[in-house]
Amino acid sequence: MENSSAVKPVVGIIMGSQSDWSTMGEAAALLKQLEIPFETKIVSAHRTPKLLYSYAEEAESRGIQIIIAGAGGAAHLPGMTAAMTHLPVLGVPVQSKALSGQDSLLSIVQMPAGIPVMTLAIGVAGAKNAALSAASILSLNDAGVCERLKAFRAQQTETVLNTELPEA
Ligand code: RP5
Repeated sequence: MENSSAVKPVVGIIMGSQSDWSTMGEAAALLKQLEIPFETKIVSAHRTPKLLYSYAEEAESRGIQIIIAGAGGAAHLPGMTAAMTHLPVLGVPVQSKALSGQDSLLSIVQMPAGIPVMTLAIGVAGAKNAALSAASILSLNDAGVCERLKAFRAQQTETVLNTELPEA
């Protein structure tokens, strides 16, 4: 299990395959930027189901507060994780080759009432927004994260306001 720092991780980023890392790494990069301790791990609902069970069941007792789960295709990882923990689960539909992530999105978003997965956009935008959503949730009880999140957003606004378009 990859751990971002010596500090105990509060966010767990899990993904169905190594091939998801190019997307899910964007969530990790943003958490790092916001100084939120996280861990990363490949956990496959289909290829390592027993690991999925133990990860979901033990996450809370290890200090994890939020789980970001990314998967593509028949993307059962976020939903099955949510089925086994009451922790907030943020689902990222990874853009699949065959169906461009429409399959991932529908697999993740259509949860039955009672077991929610907060589902983000397909691909990198979803991964980045999952990290920012995790920061928003943590900022309710963490003044430091709150300040860094507000600073990130202010900087983003500043960048857009200062962006000039090229001559037509
Ligand atoms: C899913 O199947 C993974 O989340 C990944 O997006 C997709 C394809 O996995 P690989 O065949 O690239 O390992 O479980």
